[in-house]
Amino acid sequence: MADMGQVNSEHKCGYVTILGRPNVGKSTLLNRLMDQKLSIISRKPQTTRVHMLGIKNQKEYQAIYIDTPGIQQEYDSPLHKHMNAEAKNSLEGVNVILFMIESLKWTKPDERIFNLISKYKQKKILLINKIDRNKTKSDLLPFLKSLSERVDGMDILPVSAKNGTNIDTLEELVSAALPVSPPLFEEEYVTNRNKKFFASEYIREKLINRLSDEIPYRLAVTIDEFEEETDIIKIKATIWVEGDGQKNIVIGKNGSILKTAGEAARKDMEILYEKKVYLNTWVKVKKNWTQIDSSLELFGLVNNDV
Ligand SMILES: Nc1nc2c(ncn2[C@@H]2O[C@H](COP(=O)(O)OP(=O)(O)O)[C@@H](O)[C@H]2O)c(=O)[nH]1
Ligand SMILES: [Mg+2]
Repeated sequence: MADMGQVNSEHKCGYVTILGRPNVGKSTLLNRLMDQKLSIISRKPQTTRVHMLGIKNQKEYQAIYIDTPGIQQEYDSPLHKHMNAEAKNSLEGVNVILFMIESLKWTKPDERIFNLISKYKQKKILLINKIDRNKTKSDLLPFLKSLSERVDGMDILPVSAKNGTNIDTLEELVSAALPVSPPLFEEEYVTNRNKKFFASEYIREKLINRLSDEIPYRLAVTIDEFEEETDIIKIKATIWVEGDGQKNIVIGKNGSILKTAGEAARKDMEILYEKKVYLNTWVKVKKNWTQIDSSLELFGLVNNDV
């Protein structure tokens, strides 16, 4: 519990969920808001699998942002059902809903998420992301007009999560909407995830970025050993795939993919942990794991808050 004695009576605190279809830029926004890399990002949809908290402590408020997996309906495996549930569950009990779309696009999946959140009474802000891609400012005006008719009553804010445009305005809107409350997390907490979690996510990110489209969905990473010493952390990780073909692809010619991905992940870990990292990776096959409910638990995809 936070020390109530130090909290002023006007202090605000609450949960803010970031929802949207895959690939609109939710994880990029979380990292931007937190000024650090918490969520992994890729050009491929469905990179984020479990929700991630980013706890932002300001003088007057504490905002607890929730990055969610994108809500999608194309796939129907236990893994995808779980990812949708992670996103939908985040709606219960939050104070602010950030609904993110991409500039100049309003797609069927956007419409479905809009219909879902319409049932909730909390403060909602529609974020139009990636405005850095617009050629001119006037491109946005007709789009803004049609949206304001469609999403009656929501604040609408064009942003660029990547460049930081209008993020300060977003934070003002968020803090204004938070209820008066003491902080729910002590100040040193920045996230709900532990060091081990980041090790596995960084490895997954570096592999996703080096592999063609289908395989990333078939990958899971477990951390089998995490030994922290004074100036080094020794990590043993297993990369799980669904078949031998995938195993060969992940390893790459002469081990090239596994080697460069491991190197890149290790460098990111050293920045995060501020220590040297020794990383050892193995690739193993677990047939059709995305289709098997019990694998989700094995791979830390359920009940994984720390
Ligand atoms: N141009 C541009 N690209 C962005 C912006 N925000 C995110 N992206 C890119 O969009 C892709 C998906 O981003 P990510 O944050 O993983 O999306 P998520 O699936 O919604 O979490 C990545 O390639 C990002 O670099 C933005 O404001 N502008
Ligand atoms: Mg994401």
